Amino acid sequence: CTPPRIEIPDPYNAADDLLGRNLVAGRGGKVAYIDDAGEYTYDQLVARANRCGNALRGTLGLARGDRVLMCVLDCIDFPAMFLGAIKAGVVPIAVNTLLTERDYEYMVSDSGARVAVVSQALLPNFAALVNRVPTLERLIVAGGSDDDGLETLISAQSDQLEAATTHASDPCFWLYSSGSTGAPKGTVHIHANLIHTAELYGQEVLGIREQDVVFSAAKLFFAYGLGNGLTFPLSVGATAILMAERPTPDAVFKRLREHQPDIFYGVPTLYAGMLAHTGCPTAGELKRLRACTSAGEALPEGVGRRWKERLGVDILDGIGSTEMLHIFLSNRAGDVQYGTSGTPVPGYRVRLVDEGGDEVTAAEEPGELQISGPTSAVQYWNQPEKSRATFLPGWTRSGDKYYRNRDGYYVYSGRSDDMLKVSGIYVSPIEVESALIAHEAVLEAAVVGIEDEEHLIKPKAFVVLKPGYGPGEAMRLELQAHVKGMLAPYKYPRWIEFVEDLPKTATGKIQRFKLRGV
Ligand code: 3SK
Repeated sequence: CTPPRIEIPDPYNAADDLLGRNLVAGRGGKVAYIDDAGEYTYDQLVARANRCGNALRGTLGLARGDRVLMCVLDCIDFPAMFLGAIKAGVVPIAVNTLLTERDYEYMVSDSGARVAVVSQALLPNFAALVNRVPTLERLIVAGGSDDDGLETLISAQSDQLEAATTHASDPCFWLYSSGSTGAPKGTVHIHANLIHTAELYGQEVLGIREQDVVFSAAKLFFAYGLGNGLTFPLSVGATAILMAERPTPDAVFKRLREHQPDIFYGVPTLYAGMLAHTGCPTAGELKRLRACTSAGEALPEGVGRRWKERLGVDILDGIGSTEMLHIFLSNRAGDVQYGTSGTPVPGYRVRLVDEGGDEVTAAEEPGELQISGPTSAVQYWNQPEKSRATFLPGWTRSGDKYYRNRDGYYVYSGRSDDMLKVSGIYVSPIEVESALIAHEAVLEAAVVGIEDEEHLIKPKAFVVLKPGYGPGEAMRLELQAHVKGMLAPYKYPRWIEFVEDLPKTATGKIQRFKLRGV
């Protein structure tokens, strides 16, 4: 196992560290966050986090190690609640804000969270859960004007909070990670992991520093966004911009022009969309921009080159995972090879392993990417078998296939399972197929990832209709609407091809690889 490069004291509380270091450094009056409603200094952030921690431990009666589920849009309440919980010894679970009521019901039940903090706009997906999930005691609405909402609750609390005496290896927070089959997995991270990602990737690779203004289009609930917009800026006392709305090119351009960030963090689909948009800024308009990053899915080479031409700044493409918390393979400023995920981030080691379990050492030979580093999650909650399969002694399996090219850069070459990464978020083809089959007209369905015109993967469905139903545009639109109604909207098949039958093995398993080649 790779020894950690950073000494962590004992006891250690991650939130107390990230908040307290800024006060000790005399940055209390400096702006920590700018959200859609205003600016918050480090003093104000610490006071708000302390009030949240006091509300959880006091008024809401949560004990050390209890969970609070957060479905919160990017605004000051996210870092305040996330850090306040951790400081109080409560374990926050930040969940994707784009999911359905069914997904949230599973996560609330699985985690046993006693309290859920939910942004007002997302409330319809949670309102029924308090009566349906016996362990969920309270729903707290963030960003609303209700008398029993978060604002009222925390305004009655003290702004002083003594940090819980936790240790570097204690559970700190969870994120849910999806797999191709079965339910999402509560991925348990420990207190030491946040600061390690900040020092290894945020500071050593990105060079983030106190005077930086940073803007992440990737949201805080996503491990990538959590590092970008919370851990990294707080680790050095920088200023982070938060945006609640969906990261459309227009919304992102507005923040870039208004706040002139030094660092911008995006995902490939967004970079491609921004470049295709007539409103895309030029280098002259974003004079402070020093670094751009990309993760979530492989950045097509052409997108990186066109961005560099237009903005004069490289995109540092990298790959991370929810399990490793942030990026462990990355390109570097001044050393970018587009079309690759770069080389290991200092502090991490990677290896490629073939199907027989042997390490692949030759260049150009593919294998499953496994990672060793100090930021790995320690387990999936309540899933011992899946935990054992992923968290090997000293190494964490990624499920991604890679090869190392002759220059030593790692090149993505697909998944070992059938999972798709769509705009940086995992989509299980099996889940989309089940939604299609739930439609009365569908006999069978198979879903695979197909590249769009920008070389970005999107779901495509092959559908066999039942006798009496005809293919055509109306049926395609109806099936797409049906899937959007059942699943998180980003999961719907962008293309549907009607076929007579699906390629299968002798045992009846769908041969998706044959469809990818169609
Ligand atoms: O998907 C990625 O590349 C990623 C990067 C950083 C953190 C988390 C993830 C999933």
